[in-house]
Amino acid sequence: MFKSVPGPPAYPIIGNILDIRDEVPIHAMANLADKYGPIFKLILRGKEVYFVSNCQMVGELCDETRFIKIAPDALTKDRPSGPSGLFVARESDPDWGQAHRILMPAFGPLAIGHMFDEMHDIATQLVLKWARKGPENRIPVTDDFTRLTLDTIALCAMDYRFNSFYQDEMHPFVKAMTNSLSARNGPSSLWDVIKTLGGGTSQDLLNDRKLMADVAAQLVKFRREHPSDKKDLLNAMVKGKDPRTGEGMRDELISANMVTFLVAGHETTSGLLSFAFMQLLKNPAAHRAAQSEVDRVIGMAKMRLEHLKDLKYLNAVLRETLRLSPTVPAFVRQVRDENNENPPSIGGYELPRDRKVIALISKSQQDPDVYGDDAKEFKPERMLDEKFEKLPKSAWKPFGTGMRACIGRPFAWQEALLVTALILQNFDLKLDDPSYKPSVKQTLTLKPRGLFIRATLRKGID
Ligand code: MNH
Repeated sequence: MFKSVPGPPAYPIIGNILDIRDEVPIHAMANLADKYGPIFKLILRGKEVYFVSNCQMVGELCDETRFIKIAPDALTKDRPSGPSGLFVARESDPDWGQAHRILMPAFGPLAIGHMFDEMHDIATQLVLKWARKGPENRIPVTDDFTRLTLDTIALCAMDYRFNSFYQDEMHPFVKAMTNSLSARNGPSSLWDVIKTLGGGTSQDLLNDRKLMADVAAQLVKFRREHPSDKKDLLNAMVKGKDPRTGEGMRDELISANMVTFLVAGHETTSGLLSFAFMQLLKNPAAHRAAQSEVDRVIGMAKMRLEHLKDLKYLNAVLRETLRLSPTVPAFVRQVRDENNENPPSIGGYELPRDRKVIALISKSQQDPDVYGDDAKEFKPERMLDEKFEKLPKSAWKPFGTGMRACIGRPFAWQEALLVTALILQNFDLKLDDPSYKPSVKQTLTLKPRGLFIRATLRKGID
């Protein structure tokens, strides 16, 4: 028979909200998993929410015949009217299917390969900035990577230059996006907790979202009026026809997806790059191995697309980084209506049909049953192709899973490899504060907190 799902005692009205009241709520959830085991439940906003955190149960949750994706509340609550972008749309929404079919080829490895030169252009701006500011400059790693990833997605997706490296004031779109993301931070103060219970939305948040939608709509309009042959995501949407229906996407849906790419496409990759350098600077042997691979494969040459596939160790560094610091640390599922298990269950525990189940991958990706006693250590060697391919499928899920997996993965991967290699090729790096203790900041995604480095231009390779 079924076991009952454990969890901390809940208060009337506020339920368990205080149990996840932490500067980094995902850490509070991991601590609850340590205490209550690989499945536990909390009462949040009056409803039970289930959390699973070992590979076996996350693996079950990835079964698309039994479970369906639910977008996180933080993204779906209080949205202005209008169509949903890929990330938040429900599977049953025809807009999801249409955009998915039209955009999949545009995000394929071949199409992304064509974006190499533009990615390289923006990466060079970062290298020039670090070089000009010199070896005594304290580099705010995450800020600069955010400038880089935002400029890269805007240029590659829709031929627009934010030029973030050339201004201190961020573009109004960027400000609006940053504000609306931080407004969705987990509750941190008691006042925030109370506001969450009230369920109110500020006018500021609605205004910020409107500004983002307007900027995107103007870019779509501009492209309609000034057609080009550029192979970018905007043209894929403006010109593409759904192979199933022969129909094209309407402008409102194109704009909604433009906003989605700008938001989903930059914080996540910026976090990946920041954590990768944090790990390299905390693990000198891995840093040396990565840099000597870059010297061997690229040397002093100008980097080309063909180099990237030979950067095997760097590839493993990025995989290991996302294993220990998945910048999207969780995803949400629910029992599918078509699932006829009676009652539905996971890992021998009964699951109510209408309740959310959260896969805590920041925890399951450190499952000692799969990764051993050194699961918490940074060891890129375990992520080299031969070993990576032998891992259970559910052991590494930083890009989600199945048909709702990240459509931007090849984009993010190419960008992250290129940038990591270009930086290692050009600079010797060190921590600004050698005693820096890794620490995390959670907005919608995870990033290192307070990471500063220094970069000295390499004289040449000996
Ligand atoms: Mn991305 C979905 C992580 C880069 C656009 N992304 C997802 C999901 C995860 C994820 C996890 C699935 C969430 C869920 O199941 O609810 N994404 C990442 C990470 C990086 C990333 C860790 C970088 C590192 N993502 C990108 C980039 C883009 C992008 C770059 C766009 C240019 N992601 C998306 C979109 C979806 C998605 C769009 C939704 C896909 C769908 O459901 O159809």
